Amino acid sequence: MSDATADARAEAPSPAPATHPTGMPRTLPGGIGPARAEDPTWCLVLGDAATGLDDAAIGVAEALLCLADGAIGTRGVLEDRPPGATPAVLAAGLYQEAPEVGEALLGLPGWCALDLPGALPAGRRVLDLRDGVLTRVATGLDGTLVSARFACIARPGVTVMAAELGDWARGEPSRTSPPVVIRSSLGGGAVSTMVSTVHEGPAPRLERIAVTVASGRRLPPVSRAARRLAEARRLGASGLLAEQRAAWAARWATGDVEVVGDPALTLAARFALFHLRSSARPAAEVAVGARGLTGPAYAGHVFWDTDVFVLPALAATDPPLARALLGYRLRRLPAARARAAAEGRRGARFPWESARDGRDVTPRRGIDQHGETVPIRTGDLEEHVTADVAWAAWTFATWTGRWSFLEGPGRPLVIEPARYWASRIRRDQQGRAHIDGVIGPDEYHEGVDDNAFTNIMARWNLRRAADLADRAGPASPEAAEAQTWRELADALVDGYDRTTGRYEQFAGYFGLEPLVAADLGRVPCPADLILGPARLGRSQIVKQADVLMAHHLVPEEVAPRSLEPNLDYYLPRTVHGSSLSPSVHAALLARAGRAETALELLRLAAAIDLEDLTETTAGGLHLANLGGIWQAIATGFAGLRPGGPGAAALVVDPVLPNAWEELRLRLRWHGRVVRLTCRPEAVFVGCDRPLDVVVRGRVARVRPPGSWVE
Ligand code: IFM
Repeated sequence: MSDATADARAEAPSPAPATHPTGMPRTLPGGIGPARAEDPTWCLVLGDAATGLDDAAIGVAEALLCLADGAIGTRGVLEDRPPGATPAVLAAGLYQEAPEVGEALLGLPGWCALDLPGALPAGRRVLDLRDGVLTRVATGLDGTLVSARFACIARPGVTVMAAELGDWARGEPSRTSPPVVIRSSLGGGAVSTMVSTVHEGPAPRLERIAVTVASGRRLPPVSRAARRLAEARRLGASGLLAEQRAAWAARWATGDVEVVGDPALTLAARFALFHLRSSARPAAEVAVGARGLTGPAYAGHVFWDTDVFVLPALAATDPPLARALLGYRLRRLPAARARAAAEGRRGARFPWESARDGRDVTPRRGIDQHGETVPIRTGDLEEHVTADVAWAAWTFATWTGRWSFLEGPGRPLVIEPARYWASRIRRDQQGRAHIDGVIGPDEYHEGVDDNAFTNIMARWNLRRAADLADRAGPASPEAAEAQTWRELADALVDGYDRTTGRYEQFAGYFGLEPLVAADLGRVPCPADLILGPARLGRSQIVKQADVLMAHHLVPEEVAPRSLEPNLDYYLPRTVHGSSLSPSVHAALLARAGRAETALELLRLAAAIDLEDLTETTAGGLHLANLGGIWQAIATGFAGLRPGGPGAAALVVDPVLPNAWEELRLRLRWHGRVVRLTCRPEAVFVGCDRPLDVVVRGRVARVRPPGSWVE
């Protein structure tokens, strides 16, 4: 029996009561399958049967309850389309021309609307992360609506809804909607079709199966949508539900987090993994925007968020999804090469914001809080993304053990950025190497020289490219360049002061106005709005992890024992003005052994979307933060990283806060399925094939089904 099947059985529902305490019947609406008992570590619950939501809360709920399959995402819209709703169906990689932002994800026809006599309260909605089924019980207008819907991850593009409609069924005829064709002005497009079947009788119910096929390259044929619909109809809603439950059970069997003693954090971590894996699918490429398919913010543009924050969680739980993210970058290498060439450089320069074809689509202007037009310079200056893409390719190989990827198709993702840096770096008269005029992750300081993070990442990139050239032997095309890459890497300044153990964030940073975050108020806070960009740029206030980001991504590239002095210095200066910040600090605080402070930052990260902490969740979930939550737990608290000879062993080095009884993780490592139970005194390592581990410094070979390593 496969692990997946075993898990599906283990999670089979126990006998359900006649009616659920929450009003949900013991079967899902329309009897399409058994309802599962609600579990607070798996179920996100919003509202109660009779409550309404204000406009802001409607948008937040739409993002939180988005159902996606990596191809198509449907926000958690209410079936009765109340005012204030922003219904949206989005397709990965399908962009259209858009004013101001150049290209934006194209909105597609919705499939959830019901013809009800008016707007109901939002009611009680439950997203069950075990199987991705979203249920709603809403009472009003002299009746109760009970609905369930899901996006079929085993058949991307197919979505299902079942609803019990009572007397309202009279307004809802059975119908097959003719295919709707939507074309993008950039080429490509989508075809949507659906069939709704109303079953009359004492308990009238509706069953709907919808299909959306989409492509950013060429308009899919209508026949494809029709064929997919016919295939799905053959299984019917019940069959599709059974398939869905097995597919999600298989995912959870190889990627899960449980914090025993903290059900809210367990739910937050599972919520993160659920939406991360809903954002991609196994395919030649998937464009994962900063908000995935959960909302329109940032126009669906792809940032470093995808390479550095989203990819690690996928590489460690569902490698084909991570590979699809790299496929997106690989297919846009020609555009990255063209940009480097246009700037008189060699190699490839990846864009800060990317959409359909890999050209830079960062908006050039924005509007500030006074209504003034201000320039946006990240597209020109935030160059570290080029090294971040190389880091993503390397991380995929180290977590999956697939060095063949780096020696084969993924090779240019490391080599071409290194060539770019080699042609970008300036040597001074003393031979020191510099990178002038950039923006680091801390976007509050623009046009700075020798940003430590950028330089350290470029150095790391040059060294890894040289390693790859060495592995290929002296006859490799890069062998002659490798020596230059190493020399340049050694010559790059990084602002490290060995007397204090601190890195200067960029040349001149230590001389800026010594403000700290506490001077501005409680974090997170928008320091740009409080101080204004000019004063902010002259101050030491930091938006998000910058120097510390290097400690997080490439600890082997920073000075030994430099984590603590830099945490002590930069954390008080950081306002977490970006959602990418708290989780990275949580991870690093855990690595520094400060488990309780790390937990505070992790809770902050968990609240960003679940509590709409920055009032931006309605535009979509912050996917980088969701990836950061996984990293904080896996690489921070559990201390996972590659190690041992050839980086082939899994290092486990847990640091647990007092409130946690156990930290349990399921993940994939080098083709194995690994189950970890981390306790203060020992770690259980479960595996399906022999596995080398280094637990708290102790080297061990673990054989299936696993053993405790003390
Ligand atoms: O990529 C991030 C950046 O680091 C901070 N501003 C938002 C971007 C998209 O999430």
